[in-house]
Amino acid sequence: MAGLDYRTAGESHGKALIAIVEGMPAGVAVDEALINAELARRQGGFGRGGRMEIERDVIDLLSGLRRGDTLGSPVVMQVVNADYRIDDTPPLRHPRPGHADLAGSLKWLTTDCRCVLERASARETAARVAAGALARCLLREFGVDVVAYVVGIKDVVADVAGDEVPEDLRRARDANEAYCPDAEAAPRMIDAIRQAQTAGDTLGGVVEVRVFGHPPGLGSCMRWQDRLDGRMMQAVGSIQAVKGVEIGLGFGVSLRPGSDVHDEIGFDPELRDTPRLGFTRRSNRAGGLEGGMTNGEPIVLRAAMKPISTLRSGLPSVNLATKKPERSDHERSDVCAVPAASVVVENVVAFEIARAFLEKFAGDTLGEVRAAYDTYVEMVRSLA
Ligand code: EPS
Repeated sequence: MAGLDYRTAGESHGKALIAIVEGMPAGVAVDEALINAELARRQGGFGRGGRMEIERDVIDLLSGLRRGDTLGSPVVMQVVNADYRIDDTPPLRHPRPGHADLAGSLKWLTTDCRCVLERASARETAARVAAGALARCLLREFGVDVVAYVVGIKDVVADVAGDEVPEDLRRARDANEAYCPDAEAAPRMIDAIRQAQTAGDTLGGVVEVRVFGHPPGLGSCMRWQDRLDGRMMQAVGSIQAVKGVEIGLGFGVSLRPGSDVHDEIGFDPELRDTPRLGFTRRSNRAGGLEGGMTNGEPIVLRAAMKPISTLRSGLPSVNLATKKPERSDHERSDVCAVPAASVVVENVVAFEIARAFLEKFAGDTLGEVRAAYDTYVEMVRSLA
C-alpha cells in the first residue's frame, strides 16, 4: 500500500491548479474552512502584486470524501484561476535573471519563455498549500501543530523567542501583514518592502517554521532516503525562490565546539504524558532532528528566499530570438512574497510530517492509525 503522497498540476494562467493527495486514511474529517483559510493567507502578506486582487483562491473538493470525511481514495482539490488566459498571454523573449526563463527555454527548446514560466510560477504553491492543509486535518487529530512566520526581510531581522507556544506565535504573527511575530520588527519589514516598491526593486527574506506536539521516532536512520531532515529540506528547498534551508543551528554548527552544539539529555517523570515522553533537553540546537529522526523536541527549520526575479526596471539580459542584449521583461509580479512563502513553508512541512507520521503509524482508517500511535506511546513509556 502506498504511503501519503501528492502531485500538483496546473499553470499560472491555465484553467485551474490541482492537488491530488493519495494515501490519506479513511475517516479523517476534512476541514474545508481550514484549507481555504490557508489559501487566503497565502494570497496575503505585505508586498503582493496585482494578481492577488484578481484571484479568490478557494478549493473545490472533487473526490475522496463522503459527508466531509475521507474515504481512503485519492483526494482531488481544484483551485480555479480567475485570470485564465494562457492561450492569449504574449510571448516573453527576454529571460529574467533568477527565474526559470533561460534554463527552461534551453531545456524545452523554445525562444518563448512563457512555455516554461507558466508552470514554474509560484502560483503552483496554491496547490501545495491545499495538500498541506489537508494533511493538517490528520495531524491535528494527534495534537501536532505547525507554525511558520517571517524572521527576516532583507536586513531587518526579527527577534523570536525559542520557547513560544504555537497559539501565541500564531496570534503574534497574524497581528501584522509581515506575518512576523516580532511586533517591533514587523513595521520595519513593511517599510523596507515599501521602499523596494518605490525603487522598482524586490526583496527576499527568511522564514522560520516550528513543529510542535509530534512524537519522537518519525523518519529513520536506516535508509538515507528516509531521513526526515533531508526530506524536509527537499520539500522546502523545492519551493519557488528558496535558496537555502537550515535546521536548528544550521550553518552555525560549524562555528562552535561540540560542547556548545549538542543538546544535553535529561528525564522528568512528570513529563511522561507529553509528546516528549519524559525526555528533556536544556536546548534545542539540533532543531528537533537527530539521526534523521524526530527526537521529541519542536522541529525548527529556516528557509532563505531570494528576491522575486521580476523587477519593474528589468535586468540586463538577452533577446532569445536575436541574441542581442536587451533588458529582461517586466511581468506583473510581487515586490516581496516572503510572508506568502511562510504559508507555503508551513503547509509543505505539515505534509512531510504527516507523511512520516503515517509511515510509522500506518493504517487504512484513522482508528487504526490512532491504535498504532497509542500502542507506540505506551511501549516507549514502559521502556526499561
Ligand atoms: C502568484 C501568481 C503570479 C505571480 C507570482 C505568484 O501571478 P501573475 O504572474 O499573473 O502576476 O504573482 O509568481 C511569481 C512571483 C513568479 O515569479 O512566477 C501566486 O499566486 O502566488
